[in-house]
Amino acid sequence: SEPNKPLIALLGVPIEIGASQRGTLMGPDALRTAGIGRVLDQLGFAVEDHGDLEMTAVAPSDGPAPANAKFYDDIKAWIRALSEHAFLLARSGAVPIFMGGDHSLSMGSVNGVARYWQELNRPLFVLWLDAHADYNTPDTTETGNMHGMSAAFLCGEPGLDHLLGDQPRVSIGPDRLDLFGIRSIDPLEKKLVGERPIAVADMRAIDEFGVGVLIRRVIEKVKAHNGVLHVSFDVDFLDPAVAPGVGTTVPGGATYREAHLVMELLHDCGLVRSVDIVELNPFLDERGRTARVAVELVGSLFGMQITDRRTPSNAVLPDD
Ligand code: Z70
Ligand code: MN
Ligand code: MN
Ligand code: MN
Repeated sequence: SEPNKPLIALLGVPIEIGASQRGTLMGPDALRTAGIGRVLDQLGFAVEDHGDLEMTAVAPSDGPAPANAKFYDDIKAWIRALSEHAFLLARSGAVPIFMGGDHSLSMGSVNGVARYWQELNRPLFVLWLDAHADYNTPDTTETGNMHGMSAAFLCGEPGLDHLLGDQPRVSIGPDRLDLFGIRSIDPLEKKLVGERPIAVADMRAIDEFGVGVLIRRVIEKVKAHNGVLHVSFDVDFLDPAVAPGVGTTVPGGATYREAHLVMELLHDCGLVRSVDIVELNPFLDERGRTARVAVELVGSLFGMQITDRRTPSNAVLPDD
């Protein structure tokens, strides 16, 4: 790889036990088959594929697993390994893309990159593109599925307190989380989100104001704090008509065009330093459609444009 090209590090995280449906373990390979590396290479990045994180040993038991957290001991082993790996990838100067895998992996990916940015005194903000809030704790969950708990864990909510073991735990703080695209939330989860200073752009807000206005608001906040941004992209953010290859399809999601605009605006802001792509379930996909859309969106996030003329950043069309 040429030294002057910006570096992107791909890491597969084939975890599926955080979700109720099996199959997300095939996500990393489907993204590779859909050409994620090739697209980024063509955009001028040096792309390093670090392969898939391998989970050989279960972490030693360090006390009783919390109730209502399915496969806690196995997920704990994944998260500890991933947090360390994510920290090292961020420190290498690469932009890491974590290819899931179910959304429980973000407990490790985000914690690891947050550790790195904390050392540099740059606050890390997290944009959670998702149909779901993923803000359950073992006390509020109705399913016990840990992919529904990752955002809450990252904001320091109690109940999974020993998950990281000896790894430093970095709370990103609920005021640095943006839930974007949500349209499915459990009753106790809704109450908890309501009690926290979390910014929420639900589908109603998106319908009323449009993704352009709402994403710019996120970007302005990050800029105002001299922060950097992690994008945690759950493919069920997209409408199931666009992205059928997910375990839980929730109608009324982001359209193809809305999702591309989100990614284009995020590219233009220049603040995205790490990305998760999660919940792609190739077993449920239709002829690779969802994997292909996910890769196209990654293209937009990293600079693919229709023309090289930038839309004015204030979105006001110039006078003619
Ligand atoms: C529900 C739970 C969920 C998918 C996240 C759903 C969580 N709130 N489902 N992503 N596909 O089980 O906690
Ligand atoms: Mn593989
Ligand atoms: Mn999710
Ligand atoms: Mn989801």
